Amino acid sequence: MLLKAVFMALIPTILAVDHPVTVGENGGLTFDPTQVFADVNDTVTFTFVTKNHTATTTTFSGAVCPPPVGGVGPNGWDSGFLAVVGTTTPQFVYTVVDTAPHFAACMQGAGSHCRAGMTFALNPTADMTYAQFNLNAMDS
Ligand SMILES: *[C@@H]1O[C@H](CO)[C@@H](O)[C@H](O)[C@H]1NC(C)=O
Ligand SMILES: *[C@@H]1O[C@H](CO)[C@@H](O)[C@H](O)[C@H]1NC(C)=O
Ligand SMILES: [Cu+2]
Repeated sequence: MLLKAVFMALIPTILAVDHPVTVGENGGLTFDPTQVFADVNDTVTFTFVTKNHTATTTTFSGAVCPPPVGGVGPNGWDSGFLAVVGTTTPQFVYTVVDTAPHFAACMQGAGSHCRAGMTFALNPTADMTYAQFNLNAMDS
């Protein structure tokens, strides 16, 4: 029983996983991968590898682009503008606090990157898919 209690206490720490996302690979207006499925306490690490972008939560539909400063919540996020200067590749780490779907995009260019499909989904669902969100962004 004691061993089981110790083991159960360790499980959350053991299972927390980091999900890496590359932003702006090869100079493109992209998040790679475009979607991540994560558990509470996992992290999503956005690494910005070219230009000057943000990872910011927004609405699934409607006025998707540009995402607002601070991001759309609850439990949203906003990396702020992160520019690659010289060889630095800035990172933004988001710790997952719920399993609800979250939709994010880049706010650069007054929404032009977002409308070009620079979009990302955390825990999308069958009703709220990444593909539909990306269409909504391009139409907004
Ligand atoms: C998340 O971490 C908190 C604080 O360490 C812990 O209390 C909670 O049980 C964890 N939740 C999950 C689902 O792992
Ligand atoms: C990044 O873009 C923002 C918004 O266009 C701008 O305010 C900021 O100066 C840029 N940063 C760099 C280092 O170019
Ligand atoms: Cu961008």
